[in-house]
Amino acid sequence: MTVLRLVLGDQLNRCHSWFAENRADVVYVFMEVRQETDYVLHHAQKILAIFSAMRQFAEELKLAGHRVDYCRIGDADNCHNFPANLDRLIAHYQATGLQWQQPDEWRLDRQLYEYASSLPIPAKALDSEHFFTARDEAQRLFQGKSRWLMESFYRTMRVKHGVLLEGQGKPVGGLWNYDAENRKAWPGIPPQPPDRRPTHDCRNLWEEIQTAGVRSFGNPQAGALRWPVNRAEALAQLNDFIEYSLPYFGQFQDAISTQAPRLFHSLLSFALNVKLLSPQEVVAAAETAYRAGKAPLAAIEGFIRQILGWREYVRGVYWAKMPDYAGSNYFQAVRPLPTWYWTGKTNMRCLAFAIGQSLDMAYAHHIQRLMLTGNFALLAGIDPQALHEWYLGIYIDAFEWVELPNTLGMSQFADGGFMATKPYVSTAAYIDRMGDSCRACRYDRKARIGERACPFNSLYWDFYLRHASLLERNPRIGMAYRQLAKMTEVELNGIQTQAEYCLGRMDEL
Ligand code: FAD
Ligand code: DLZ
Repeated sequence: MTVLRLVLGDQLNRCHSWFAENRADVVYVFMEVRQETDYVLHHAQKILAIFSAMRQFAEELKLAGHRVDYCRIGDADNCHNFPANLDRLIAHYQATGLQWQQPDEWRLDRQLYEYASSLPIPAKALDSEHFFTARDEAQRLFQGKSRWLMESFYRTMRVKHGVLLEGQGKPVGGLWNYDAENRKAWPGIPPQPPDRRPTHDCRNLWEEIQTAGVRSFGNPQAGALRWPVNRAEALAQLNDFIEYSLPYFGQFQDAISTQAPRLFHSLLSFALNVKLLSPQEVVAAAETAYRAGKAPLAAIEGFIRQILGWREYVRGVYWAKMPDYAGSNYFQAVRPLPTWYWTGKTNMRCLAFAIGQSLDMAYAHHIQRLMLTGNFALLAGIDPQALHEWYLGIYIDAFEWVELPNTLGMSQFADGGFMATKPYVSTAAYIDRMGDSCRACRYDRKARIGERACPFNSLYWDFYLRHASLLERNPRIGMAYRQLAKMTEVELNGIQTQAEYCLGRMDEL
């Protein structure tokens, strides 16, 4: 009697109840498969980090006395998809049952259910025991609402899970949200926190991946991969964040700097998304830091909101709206992604830095994703599906359940405002206020028209003109349309001509 338990590459949760007891009748199976490496073009570091973490996790299980069958990318009998590999293993072990943890991605969820329903042996999916919320919890909470406000979801979660509360369900400090204190540009002081992440030599693994013919992009950093790939490293990264970055996280949460790729962000998303860390322990660590007086409330509340609020909320949106959500395209945007999204070679200094850093580190912080690459794509009318594939491939933490709502909903307004109350777009003025890239840029941040005018400026106004029928009644955008109404015909024509000029030579910008 053997039961196979499938563990996916983003299900490395050592605290899952599966692993609480050693069972001689259970074999844990892991598979490095082309089905997963190739469904989108991935950054090399993402493949390296996931495979390294999977291999270490499987070794830890073996050391703890569990039975493990690990299928490597280069193994001769690897069929490179889950169903065919499972067929092979079921036959090999004469398995009497199959179990898996609910995948976080709709595509895989469907594939495994369909596969299981064709099996002659009992097969079932279990909870991954990771999130604060159930897949359908947000949907139940927002029943009948046409717009889902993250803030109300977040407050409900604070109360339900007793986080940062005092008295009878009241927020500590009297406010639920300290965002107003969290919008400073970074003056260079305090200095960036130390980066004490481990360095992994993954050159052998990289060779295996290449020999197997897996395509990828970005700098592999195979000799010195900097992502935590086991629980001990992930916990160390969490402790470092609490100690050195959390006190400044809030103030500089929206800042952008060419000198500091991460600023005071945690770099915890990879460890969280492959389940090396649980969101509960990360939130608890931040709250403990608050009670110990280690960081200001605005910083701690801002950080907790990202995890207990945004992270759980986007997962709720994903499961409520898939599969149709993936095809959202409110503005009917169809332009291809400019070639420099793959190289970083653009004269727009802000984008050259954000994309260059992403290619180098497989990481960009939230404001770089939202207000640089996302902002430009929305203004330029880039096909949201092409952009979604780019985000899904390039970032170390990108898994569809979290990436898709962030890209289509939050960043591209492709769902027509289901998630965001207004499109996240800006001119160069915002980028200049929050960052340091504009002053040495080839483009003039203040000019709207002319060869040296920053493309963000004309594209911003042209975006609102192009989509007036869809946006002008939105009360949160009234100011933009009032400003447009004050412009002369000559000014408006000039903006539109300049925008057409930029859009016509996008690859050369
Ligand atoms: P911090 O700024 O330190 O935040 C702490 C944690 O909060 C993160 O690790 C993450 O788990 C969570 N978090 C913060 N913001 C969000 C958010 N908007 N949605 C969900 N969780 C959040 N995040 C991903 O984890 N995977 C993605 O594929 C992803 N794609 C994105 C695409 C776009 C277009 C945008 C605008 C945002 C995306 N995000 C994604 C959200 C956010 O940018 C990243 O979570 C964050 O940059 C990760 O870096 P960090 O760990 O240093 O985060
Ligand atoms: C992202 C990824 C990659 C690149 N490779 C694998 C793999 O070979 N085997 C595996 O089990 N998981 C991999 N993953 C993670 C899956 O894509 C992830 O489990 C799904 O996207 C569900 O979130």
